Amino acid sequence: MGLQNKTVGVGSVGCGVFSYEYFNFDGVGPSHGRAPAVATGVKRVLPDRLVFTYQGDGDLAAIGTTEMVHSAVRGENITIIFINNTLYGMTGGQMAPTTLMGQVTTTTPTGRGRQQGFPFRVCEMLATAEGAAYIARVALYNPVQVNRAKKAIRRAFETQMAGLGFSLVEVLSACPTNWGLTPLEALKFVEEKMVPVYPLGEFKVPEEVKS
Ligand SMILES: Cc1ncc(C[n+]2csc(CCOP(=O)(O)OP(=O)(O)O)c2C)c(N)n1
Repeated sequence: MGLQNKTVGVGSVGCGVFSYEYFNFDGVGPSHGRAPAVATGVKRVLPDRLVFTYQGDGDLAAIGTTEMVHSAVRGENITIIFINNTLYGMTGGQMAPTTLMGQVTTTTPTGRGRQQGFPFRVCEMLATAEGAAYIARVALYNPVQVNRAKKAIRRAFETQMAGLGFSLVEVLSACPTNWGLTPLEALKFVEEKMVPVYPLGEFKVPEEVKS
């Protein structure tokens, strides 16, 4: 999109914490869960930049729920890339709000049960916010899905650069290490266990980026 020199990535606390080491553009490191608030500040001061956050489900859907919800409600012109791998990866695999029912984690050793509540569907909730312009859920379990994910992220960025408001792409992602699976088994887990709970698709698309 020719935006590399105009991009500011806002990292998160979690496995994405070193994201600024992997991308060749500017980056900011906020405290846990606060990426949408930091991105809001950056974008309001530098409105011509492409500003996005990269957040895990612990960061975005637990400690950072308030920042995520209210940046969407306010219709901040930022993009959130939300990595849903069903648990807290960096700290050793604890339950997250997105953990599946029955899923074993280090803090749900007999599987997530009724006492730990239910999986949190972020896209469905945010799609009800007037300020949210583009909301999509994608999954990384085969090349076709990877291409769909790229397209969704491009549409989210187009939404932002057209000044249409808040955008979020939820990316269902494997965490073989903490799931105790091989990488191939982990891709199957994404397809067979996660997708039925977190249906894929575009929940909200502005007319301007539909073509
Ligand atoms: C205020 C604060 N509380 C707790 C922690 C510990 N901590 C570090 S990463 C993390 C969760 C990471 O999980 P997630 O956001 O799902 O990202 P992942 O590592 O799975 O990509 C937590 C709780 C912290 N660094 N700061």
